[in-house]
Amino acid sequence: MRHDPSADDLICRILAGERVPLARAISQVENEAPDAVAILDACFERSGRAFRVGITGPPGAGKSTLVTRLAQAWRRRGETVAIVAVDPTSPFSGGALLGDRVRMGELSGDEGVFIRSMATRGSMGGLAVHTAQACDVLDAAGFSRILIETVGVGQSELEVAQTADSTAVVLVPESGDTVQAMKAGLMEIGDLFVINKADREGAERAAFAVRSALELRPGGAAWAPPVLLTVASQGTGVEEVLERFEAHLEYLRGLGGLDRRRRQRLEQRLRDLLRGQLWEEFQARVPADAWREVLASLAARELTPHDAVASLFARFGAPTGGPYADVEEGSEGS
Ligand SMILES: Nc1nc2c(ncn2[C@@H]2O[C@H](COP(=O)(O)OP(=O)(O)O)[C@@H](O)[C@H]2O)c(=O)[nH]1
Ligand SMILES: [Mg+2]
Repeated sequence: MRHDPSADDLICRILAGERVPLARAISQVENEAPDAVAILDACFERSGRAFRVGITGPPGAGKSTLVTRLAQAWRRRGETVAIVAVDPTSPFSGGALLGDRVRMGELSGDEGVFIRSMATRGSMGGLAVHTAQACDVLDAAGFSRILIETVGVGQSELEVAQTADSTAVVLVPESGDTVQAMKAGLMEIGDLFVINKADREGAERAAFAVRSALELRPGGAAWAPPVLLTVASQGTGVEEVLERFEAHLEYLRGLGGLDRRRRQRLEQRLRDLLRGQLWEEFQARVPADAWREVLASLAARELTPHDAVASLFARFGAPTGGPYADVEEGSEGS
């Protein structure tokens, strides 16, 4: 692999536990810098030890607050903790939200904690791939617990949550939240459910609604997702969440489910990466005016979307395989 020799130095320092090069490496990964591949290759080999925990849910549910409390609780047990906040919709990277500002304050100065936010989507497979890659770097750097906070709205955020070994869905008592959660696909991905802000009216009712919704979940797996109440702002119930995460990890390890889950994650990542790269490569072959032309024909209903694909492949090179493999040069007839 040809890369800047300073990448080797960076890798050594990351593996030695230095923080500044760690932050730099994650930026390289996020920006798809030339050295990113060398860094990722070195880290990938050394990853797989950290327990990756996803925290997802609607904006304002208290995810950042809960993540802070969980980090503190894990620190008390001697674990080292990395936090990856993934929220392209949040101004965190610009002006921190309250929960994030509090977190920065409460966790700052602890060498065993590392906090990082990711916002850019990039090209090579997007947010989920970047998150998984950042987690590999953190994993190689020796953190034993990695908390991935992501807002549970939108497909790409769900994909981020699914890069974790275990995921908690955080909701609030207000009626309607569970309905929204079901619509957003959150009920399917939770291994744990947390009704935060249990200091408010209706927490028990919300927990009941979640439990009812979970009964409809297909599969009937041996792990029944617990539904827990917390007041994250006061730390109430946080130990219980931590216990259940650890129990879920034990459960996954015990039945060999962890390996299977991680293999599925890697497969998904491979697909995302391939999709991203194929798209990048193909896109680079198509001149802007040709692209505009095809779009105009589509909009005028002169071409169907399938015709448009066939035409683009015919003119700019089709992948060798798949349904368009037999498309001939010039067959678009113009
Ligand atoms: N009443 C109450 N407020 C909370 C609780 N947990 C967090 N909050 C507040 O809810 C707001 C949003 O919290 P934050 O952690 O930033 O939510 P996020 O958007 O899901 O990350 C902040 O003002 C928190 O202080 C809780 O258990 N009870
Ligand atoms: Mg947050």
